[in-house]
Formats: sequence, structure tokens, C-alpha cells
Amino acid sequence: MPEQLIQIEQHGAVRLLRLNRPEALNALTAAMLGQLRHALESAAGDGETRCVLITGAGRAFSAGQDLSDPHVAPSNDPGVAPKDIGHMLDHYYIPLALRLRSMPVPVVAAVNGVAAGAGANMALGCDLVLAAESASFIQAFSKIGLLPDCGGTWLLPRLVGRAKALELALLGDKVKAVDAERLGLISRVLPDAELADAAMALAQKLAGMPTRALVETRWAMDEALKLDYESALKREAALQSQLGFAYDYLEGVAAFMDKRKPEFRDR
Ligand code: LHQ
Repeated sequence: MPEQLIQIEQHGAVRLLRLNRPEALNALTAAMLGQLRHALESAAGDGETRCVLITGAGRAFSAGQDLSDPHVAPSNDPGVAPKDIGHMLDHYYIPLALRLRSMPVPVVAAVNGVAAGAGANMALGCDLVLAAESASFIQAFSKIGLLPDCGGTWLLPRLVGRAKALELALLGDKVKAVDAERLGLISRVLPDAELADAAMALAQKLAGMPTRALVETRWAMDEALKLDYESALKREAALQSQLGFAYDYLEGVAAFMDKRKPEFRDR
């Protein structure tokens, strides 16, 4: 049996994925990234799953790339050819980041402890990011002579604006969860003891919502960043037109009129 580097639990319509290398602060190895991608593919293909929740085992969310992984660890031996760490991004991080951003269901990150480097940006690429009070976010890249990857150069200026994004990326300082919330980097901070339950409650709430509309909303917002105002308005109209033909609109309006809870089912 391969080691379970990602623990998978099903809670009703919520698929919980737990990064599971607590002894190394859930630092990401090629094997782990492969299992995470596979777990996301499986959740995407399972029609019963309507929300994915990602968290970490132990005291960290993820310390980012495992710097001792032979795929990336530089050698001091002049006889050993330097590794092209871009391969790791091409083969593992880019597919992972794209998969996260194109999941057919909303994705919540419950950041239970430190999230550094690619671990931080993986969390920030999720749709809603909750964090425990003791959690922190570190753009650790500059400390080791690298630049923010796993979407960092795209996500950070969009989340917090250029000035703060550059401050976070250039200095690589630890940002406490409360400060991350204040900056607009994440959605909400919770007392440590409440994070797991609050994140599951949020995921369950999202799972009961009209999945297709939520996913189209994420997509429309990401697309709108590339569009002028009028084009964004037109894109909204085209997407709304499609949603207007879907079952969930019929059900949502009927439930409102009947003063009952809607039962959404589109995905
Ligand atoms: C680790 C790691 C780690 C291995 C803690 N690796 N063992 C993409 C593609 C290609 C190349 C490179 O990068 C990337 C993307 C990236 O993610 S680059 C950024 C990589 N991450 C970092 O640079 C963060 C490194 N870690 C830290 O700065 C600290 O460990 C943090 C601030 C996360 C936590 O600090 P502490 O709470 O003081 O814990 P610690 O440092 O004592 O770590 C505990 C253990 O975990 C320790 O092992 P040990 O055997 O001594 O107990 C660390 O060596 C290990 N660990 N991060 N990334």
C-alpha cells in the first residue's frame, strides 16, 4: 500500500482532503502532489461531491515544497549537473493550481497552522480561505532565492494590491492570520478550537447551494480580470442566460415563492 500522504474523508456531499506529512509540516513532495491531484480529480468526477475542503494534519497547513525532495534539492557537488526545478512546476504545481481553479465544485481551505511557499499559495488559490488564529502565511520564496510560484505572482496583487503583494513577496515575512484577514488575503479567522467545525459547516453550506452558479461565479470573476467593463457585462449576460435555463434557477425561484428550502442539484 502506498503511504497515504493525502487522507480522504467523505462527509455527506463534502470531500475532505487532509495533507498528511505532519512530521515535515506537510511539506510537499512529488508523491504527495501526485496524490493530491489524483484526489482532486476523483472529487471532480464524483457527482455526489458538491464541495471540497482542504486542510493539514498536525500543527501546519503546509510548509511548501519539500526542500529535501530529490526532484528539487540542489547539490553542492560541482560534478552533479544542477536540476531544473521548473520541471517540478510544469509537472506538478501548474496542473495542481489549474485543477484547483477549475474544480466543478467550490473549494475551501482550512488553514490550521503555518502555510509557507507553495503551501500558502495553494491555500490562497482556493475559493474561500479560513484560518486558525495561530496560523500564518509566509511567502518564503525570497528567503531561498526564488520567486512566488504556484500562482503567487498572479494571486497576491489581485488579492491585496501591488504594494502589499510586493511587500509580502520581497520580504517573505510571516503574516499572522488576523493580519492576513485584515489585508484581504483570506476570508475569515477563527479561534483554533473552532476552525475544523466552522470549516466543515461552511463546506456543508456551500454543498447545499447551487454548485453550478457558484462555479460559474468563480470563473466569471477570474475572466472579468482580463476584460473591460462592457465585455464583463456581456459575459455576465451570456452566463446568466445559461444559468436561467438550468434546473437550479427553476428550483431556487420555486422554493422562494413556496417559502421552502431549495433542493439544488445542478453540477
Ligand atoms: C521542512 C520544510 C520544507 C522540508 C519544514 N521542506 N522540510 C517549487 C518548486 C521547486 C522548488 C522549490 O520550491 C517550490 C515552491 C516552494 O514552496 S519554495 C518554499 C519552500 N518552503 C520554505 O522555504 C519554508 C521552509 N520552512 C520554514 O521556513 C519553517 O519550517 C516554517 C516557517 C514553515 C515553520 O517553522 P517552525 O515552526 O520553526 O518549524 P521547523 O522549521 O522546526 O520545521 C519542523 C520540521 O519540518 C523540520 O524538520 P526536523 O527534522 O528538523 O524536525 C523542518 O526541517 C521540516 N520542514 N519545512 N519546506
